[in-house]
Amino acid sequence: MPNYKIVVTGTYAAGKSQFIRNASEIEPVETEVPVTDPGERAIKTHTTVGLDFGTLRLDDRHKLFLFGTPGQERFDFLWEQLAIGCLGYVVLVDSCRPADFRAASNLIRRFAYITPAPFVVAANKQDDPSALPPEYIHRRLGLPMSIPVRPCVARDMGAVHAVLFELLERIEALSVRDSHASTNRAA
Ligand SMILES: Nc1nc2c(ncn2[C@@H]2O[C@H](COP(=O)(O)OP(=O)(O)OP(=O)(O)O)[C@@H](O)[C@H]2O)c(=O)[nH]1
Ligand SMILES: [Mg+2]
Repeated sequence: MPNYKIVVTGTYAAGKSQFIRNASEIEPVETEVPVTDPGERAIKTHTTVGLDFGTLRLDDRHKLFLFGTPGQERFDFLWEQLAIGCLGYVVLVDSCRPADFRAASNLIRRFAYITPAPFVVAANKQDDPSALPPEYIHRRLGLPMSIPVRPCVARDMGAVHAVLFELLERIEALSVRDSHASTNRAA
């Protein structure tokens, strides 16, 4: 399969657009408009209302197609559309905003209903002095040990690529496991 569709999701202002900007080899497609809600505007001035899109070539035959979701909850109906056919997804959590951890936890639960695809959770903004450690965020999100929380700095291309490669390894590992299971069933 030459192209892999990967979704980058997460709560409002977690760094999804920044992540795709740094991962992508092409100029990303963005759909940012000025924020109107005063509370959200205190965090930043522009928000994604449609999607982010970028690509990353892995080798001569394989390319990642990266789709970022909008963060505001009023656009959550788009999550299902963007997740169609995805091979895996990244959930970004803002490590500096513990008030958003409950929303992040709800988002993780909702995404698990939307798609059975594997995912990784990334604790973003680890370069910020107020960032909480990934282990603490893991506990606060109530995640099982099988779903680790990786440190991430979406402003750093190397860190972004590391998160994506971890997701690809997870996709690969689960597809090998599933193919073994179906071989065993057939035997
Ligand atoms: N310190 C730090 N700031 C970051 C990082 N990633 C993103 N930001 C900042 O966090 C803010 C939100 O980033 P965006 O990429 O717009 O977040 P988003 O998740 O796309 O936001 P919505 O689409 O509105 O939900 C911006 O001010 C970014 O500059 C990071 O790794 N470190
Ligand atoms: Mg965005």
